[in-house]
Amino acid sequence: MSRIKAAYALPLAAAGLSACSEAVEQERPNIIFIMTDDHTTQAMSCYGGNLIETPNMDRIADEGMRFDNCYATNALSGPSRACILTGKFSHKNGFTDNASTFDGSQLTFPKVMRENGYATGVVGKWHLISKPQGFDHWSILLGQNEQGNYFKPVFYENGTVVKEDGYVTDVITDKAIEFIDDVHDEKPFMLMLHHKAPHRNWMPAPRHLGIFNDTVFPEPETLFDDYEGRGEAARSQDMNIENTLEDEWDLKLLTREEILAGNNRLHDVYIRMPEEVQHKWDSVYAPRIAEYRSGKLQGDELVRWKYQQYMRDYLATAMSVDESIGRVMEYLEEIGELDNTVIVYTSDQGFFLGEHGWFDKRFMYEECLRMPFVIRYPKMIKAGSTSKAICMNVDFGPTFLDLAGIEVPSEMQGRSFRKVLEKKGRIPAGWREAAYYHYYEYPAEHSVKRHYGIRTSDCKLIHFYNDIDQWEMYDMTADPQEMRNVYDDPAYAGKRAQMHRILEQVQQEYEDTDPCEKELILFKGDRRLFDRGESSTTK
Ligand code: SGN
Ligand code: CA
Repeated sequence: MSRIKAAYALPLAAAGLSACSEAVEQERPNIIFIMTDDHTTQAMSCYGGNLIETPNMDRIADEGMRFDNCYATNALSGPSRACILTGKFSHKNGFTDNASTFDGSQLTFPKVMRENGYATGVVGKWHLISKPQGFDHWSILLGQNEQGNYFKPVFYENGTVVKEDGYVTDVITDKAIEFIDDVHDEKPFMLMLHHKAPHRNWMPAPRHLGIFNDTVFPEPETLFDDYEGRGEAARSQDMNIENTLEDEWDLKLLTREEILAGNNRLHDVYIRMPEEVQHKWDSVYAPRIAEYRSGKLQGDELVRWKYQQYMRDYLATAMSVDESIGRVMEYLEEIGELDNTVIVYTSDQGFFLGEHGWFDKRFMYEECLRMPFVIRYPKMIKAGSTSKAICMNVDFGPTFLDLAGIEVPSEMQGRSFRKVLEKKGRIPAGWREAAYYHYYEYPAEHSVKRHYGIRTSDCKLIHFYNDIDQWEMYDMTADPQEMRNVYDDPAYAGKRAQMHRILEQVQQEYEDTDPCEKELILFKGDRRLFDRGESSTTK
């Protein structure tokens, strides 16, 4: 089925028309905005990653465009999501860290799309604490600090608590397909399909349990980084494979009997699995536990071993997300909507897969600053194209609005990159030269100090400003792994002055002119969210 949905008068500004042109009629595409939690470009074959094959993500890139310089503005779940919804940086939307509560009365891109005739929906991870606003349908994860559970996930669905059986990625995918099925005949739709996977503690779908047990993954060159040539922030983090990964939670080094005895973090997530899956789990992890307990692993060998176990679980968990994309695309094809739909795949931020000896994110270093971003819409985008345009998560909302022919509200700080899509990835004249970043969640889990900075096409400037007052600068061409801070290198004095000028301009433009002064909402541990007084139903 191919049809033009409710052709309408396109606002002149959005259509790029001069004032005397006739308003045009334009097809309004559906938009499916697929986002995962903590997936990263190193784990996508279309980005040249050598860890796993991601055929469905690759298909979006092969039949669409891959962005190579798309950056998070605050590499943490809640903050990234708030930036995306509002098109504004954290200091403007107020959601600076995961202990914040989103002010849902703000202007968001789904609200604008809904007002302009789109059916809007969100299914999966939300993580913004307050109830979603601006959606015709919402079904968001509850539990585990509102990150959701891998098995038997619980949803807060249009105001009601709904308990589901099954594996979280599959359940979210079912819900996404149901939403599309409900609305696609009536209106163009915008669906946010937001997965929990592959977030920590990396629990694969039953069908993927153990699939990498015999695989040895290549190690990143910087696995044994000693942080020489960097500042205090890299040294004082608590997110390293050697010491931070928890034996029980992350490495799953407990037998069934030990888990069931209780008093351990695995207990609650293990008992959510059906018994046959528990048995599969037991057989998959038994050799790992035996190897660990043999006492033969020490020092660097132990770090290497932990890295391998981390990769096995993380990558197996990511497989379900790739399959989910495949299912959604297949369904769209079936109902004749595939080519009428803008399909985006991204993640709330990147992630460390052993680089610098780390897991997690938060730092402005490349592996987690960079977001994957692939997009397919054959009516506009040349198949197999790539772009080096510097984009940020605050641009997503403006871009979706622009693709829908809706004028972008002037208060949004992000910019539409529609022209990049139309022009085969070329960087438009007057495009920005730097991405801006500001991370706030400290003191908190993983001990990453607050910092802000800019990333240009060839350089990065970072200021860690609390506890310590240290600047770092990296030559991204000569040193893409960010191993040598050149901030005080006289050879870079000119570059340093130039980067400071750009930083100042960018902070003026985005109105983050007092970056070190912001009152912070410190992480206070577990919080029970939402109004739980509502009736609960079990499906
Ligand atoms: C949990 C994880 C952290 C992770 C945060 C935020 N700990 O607290 O490792 O950084 O979520 O992640 S865990 O022990 O509970 O697994 S975010 O992607 O949602 O921002
Ligand atoms: Ca995340």
